[in-house]
Amino acid sequence: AYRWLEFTMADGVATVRLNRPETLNALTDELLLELQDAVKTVERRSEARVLVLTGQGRGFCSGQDLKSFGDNPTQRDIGEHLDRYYHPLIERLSGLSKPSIAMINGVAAGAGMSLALACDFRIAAEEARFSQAFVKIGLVPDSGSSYFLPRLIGISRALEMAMTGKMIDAQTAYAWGLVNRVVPLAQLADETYSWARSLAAGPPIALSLIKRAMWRGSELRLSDALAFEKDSQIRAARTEDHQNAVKAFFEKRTPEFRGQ
Ligand code: T3D
Repeated sequence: AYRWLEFTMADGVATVRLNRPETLNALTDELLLELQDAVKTVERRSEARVLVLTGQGRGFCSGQDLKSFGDNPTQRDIGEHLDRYYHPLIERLSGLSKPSIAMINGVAAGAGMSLALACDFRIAAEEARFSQAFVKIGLVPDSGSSYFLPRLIGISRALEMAMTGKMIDAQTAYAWGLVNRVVPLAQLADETYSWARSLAAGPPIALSLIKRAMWRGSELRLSDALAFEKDSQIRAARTEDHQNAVKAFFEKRTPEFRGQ
């Protein structure tokens, strides 16, 4: 059982809900370790086919808990802190072999925004806001923001957000390609879970291969990307899920994907 987050599972969808609403879910060391553990659990448990990451209360996540900086922040070993608390989390989340959705219920700032960026999809409530808040306290984007943000919205807008720290609203985030959908808060959970359940009904092995190939593809030369695609396709084609789905197509029924 976790203290600073809620972990629930239903219909193949694991939900991780940050639960420090009074600070808009600011990240403490304890919470970050619990998050690492929760993502590891989602990776390990075969009945978890999709991850939904969200926040309790009016915020998604306000980033590093600034109270834990103490009286003399310059004395902290921030490199060690990033290595131990943030980097394993971001690598596990981004490297998760299953689809992940950030269900962004409210403000996402600093490393809280980085968490949303490390997911595969982002669905935002109309009330959601986004800030690369680091610069406002004289820091630089961390926890993967410098990697994910320019890839999602282009270098110019990424620099604008990173250098100004300005808050952008959900509609702007949608126009910039930062989020996949914007919905009224009242519909956020319904929209997210209907999407999550349809991903959970998809072919798990193919989904995992797709995720890796898309990220690899953006870093490879065409000939290498074609070779990587081929290897993935060979693995996908060998699955029972593939054989059964082709059969289901001709029998005009919906295939049931089992991850085999
Ligand atoms: O350590 C390392 O390894 C380095 C890692 C750094 C990564 C980072 O994430 S650096 C960036 C840290 N985050 C921030 O700088 C954002 C700080 N928060 C804000 O700027 C604002 O709270 C928001 C823009 C996110 C939201 O504003 P608003 O007006 O909606 O809410 P609020 O009134 O500011 O916040 C509500 C409460 O949450 C408030 O407490 P109170 O007054 O009700 O007792 C506020 O202090 C608290 N809170 C918000 N963010 C944090 C926080 N408490 C601790 N840490 C926070 N990050």
